[in-house]
Amino acid sequence: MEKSKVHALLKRVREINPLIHNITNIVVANFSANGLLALGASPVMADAVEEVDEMAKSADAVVLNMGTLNRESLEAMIVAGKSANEQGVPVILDPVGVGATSYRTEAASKLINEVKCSIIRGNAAEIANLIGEKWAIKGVDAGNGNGDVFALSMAAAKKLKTVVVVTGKEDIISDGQSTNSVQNGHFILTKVTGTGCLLSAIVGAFAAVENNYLDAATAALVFYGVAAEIAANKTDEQGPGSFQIEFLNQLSLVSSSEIDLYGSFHTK
Ligand code: ATP
Ligand code: TZP
Ligand code: MG
Ligand code: MG
Repeated sequence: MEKSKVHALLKRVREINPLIHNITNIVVANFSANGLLALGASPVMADAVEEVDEMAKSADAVVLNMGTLNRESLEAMIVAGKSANEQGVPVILDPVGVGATSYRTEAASKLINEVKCSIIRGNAAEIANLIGEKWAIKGVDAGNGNGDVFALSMAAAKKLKTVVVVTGKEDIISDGQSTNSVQNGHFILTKVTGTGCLLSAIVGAFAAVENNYLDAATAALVFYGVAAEIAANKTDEQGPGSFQIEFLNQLSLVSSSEIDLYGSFHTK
C-alpha cells in the first residue's frame, strides 16, 4: 500500500461521515464518540438488545468492545453482529481483557463463533489468549510477554480467518497472507485509558469506506499514530491530560502532508 491510499481513505472518511455503531465499555464511551467525531465519522452508542438489530443495519460499521462486558451486552453484541453480517456491514471486535478472566475468554469464543468479524484489534496478550495461546495479561493491559508479535498476528489471522491487528510499540496487521507493520504512535498513548478502544472504533471508520480490510486497518493505524506523535510533540512534558485534549485536536487536523512527512509503515 502507498501513502496516497492513506490520504485517499482519510479523505473518504471525512467526506462520507460514516455512521459507526459502537457497543462499547463504560470507561471509554465518551472518548470514543469524541474521537470519531474529530476524525469526521458519526458515532452512535447503542446497546439495548431491543434496538441493536435495527441500529447495526443502518450503520456503516459496527464496533464490538468487550471492556465492561456483561450478560446483556454480550447478547446485544451477538444480535448486532449477526445483523451486520446479514447486511454486509463490517464488524470490528476489540477483545478487551481476554485472558484476564475465564468469563471474558469464553465470551470472546462465543462471539467469534456466532459473528463473522472483519477485523479484530487487540494488544498481544488479548490476541494470543483469543487463539488459546497463553500470554501474560494484567487486567485490560498487555502484560510483559515478549513473544513474536509478527508470528502471532499471522497465526491469529489464519486461525480466525480475518484481519488481525496486534498493537503495541509497533503495530502488526495481518490477513494471514500479507502482513504490514506500522511504526507510528507514542508511548504516552499508554497513559490515557481508552486509546486502544478509540483506535478500534477508528479502524471501524476506515473499514466503513474500504473493503480491503488489511489496507483499511493499516491506514487507520498510520493516521492514528501520526496524530499521536504530533499531539505528543505539541504537549511535550505536560503530561497525559494535555496530550489527551491535543490528541483529539490532531485527529481532526492531521493532513496528507503530515502523513507523508511522518507516516511509517512496511509490508513484511
Ligand atoms: P493496552 O491495554 O495493552 O495498553 P490497548 O488496547 O490500549 O492495549 P495499545 O496496544 O496500547 O492498545 O494500542 C493503542 C495505541 O497505542 C496504538 O496506536 C499503538 O500503536 C500505541 N502504542 C501502544 N504502546 C506504545 C508504545 N510503547 N509506543 C508507541 N505507541 C504505542
Ligand atoms: N477497564 C475496563 S475497559 C477499560 C478499563 C480500564 C478501558 C480499556 O481501554 P484501552 O483502550 O484498552 O486502554
Ligand atoms: Mg494502551
Ligand atoms: Mg484495549
